[in-house]
Amino acid sequence: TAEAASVYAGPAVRQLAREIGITLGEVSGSGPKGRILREDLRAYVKTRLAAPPATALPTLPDVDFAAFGPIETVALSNIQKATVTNMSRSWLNVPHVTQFDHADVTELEAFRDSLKPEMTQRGNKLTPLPFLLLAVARALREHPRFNASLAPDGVNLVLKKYCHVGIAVDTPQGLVVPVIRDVDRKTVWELAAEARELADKARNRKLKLAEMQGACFTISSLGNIGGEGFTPIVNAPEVAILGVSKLALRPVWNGHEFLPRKTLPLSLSYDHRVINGADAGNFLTFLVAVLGDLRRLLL
Ligand code: CAO
Repeated sequence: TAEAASVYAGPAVRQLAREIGITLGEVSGSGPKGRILREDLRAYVKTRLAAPPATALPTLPDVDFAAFGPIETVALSNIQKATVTNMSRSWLNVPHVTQFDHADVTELEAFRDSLKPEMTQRGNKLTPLPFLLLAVARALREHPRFNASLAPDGVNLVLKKYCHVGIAVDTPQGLVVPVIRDVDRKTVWELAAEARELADKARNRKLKLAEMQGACFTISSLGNIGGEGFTPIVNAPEVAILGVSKLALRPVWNGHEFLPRKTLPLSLSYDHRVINGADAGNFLTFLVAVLGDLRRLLL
């Protein structure tokens, strides 16, 4: 170009600049009369590589906490290190929105209560979780966009014809998400047993890699711990996650009076690139309806 022609550099340097894709006009020469040398190209490339791109996120400042009081530094476990990467990756790549609702689980709880003798007989405890798994499987079938992942090309959606659901399990080593396969083809008893088996394996560090792969959707239950609601982070490349908070007796208006009902707070976080607010509203409303009346699972 005319600009390159006005630059003072020898043919070998020009050739190298062309090969690498450097605009010579941007390089300052350190040779006699400002002649650009090979070293100048090298220095230019080094500076450009070291400089963060204009769009890079500002990094957190390095703080010397010891300057403010006593501290102790402990190493993160491998699981905690993986969590640092996974959470940052999801949070930075997925535009999150969270939708909240309460399911009236008074009937479900009465049903669960009525099954207590059978639980003892079978040696298999039913918490609300296996019912949630089944309800989620049905909601995924009714709303296939939730059982999908954005293809890496960004212009296709991969719809999954299987239904594997991850459950977040808190362990002393950190958060792990074992996956229950084919949730839609299992009974509540089977789901309860499998959830417990996987959670035990997770706590005893016995989970195999394959048992943590392939989830279509995740349930994160903080129910037995407490809280009114939280905004779970989507476990990308899944497109949605259900947060479950503490079941409690709450006053519900029936049009005439407040009735004490057992309600379960639910929060659905979703990837807004794939799912619209209306889709999420429909998904959560469906889930609330199923949990409110389990007969809907028959429909
Ligand atoms: N509200 C009130 N009580 C609840 C509840 C809810 N939403 N969900 C469960 N419970 C009750 C159960 O019925 C059970 O009661 P009983 O002991 O009286 O029968 C008790 O809480 C303990 O349940 P559990 O934790 O043993 O079983 P679970 O099926 O509910 O959960 C699992 C299994 C693996 C999710 C759980 O053990 C766990 O690890 N919880 C922590 C989850 C977590 O850290 N999530 C990560 C969030 S960050 O993404």
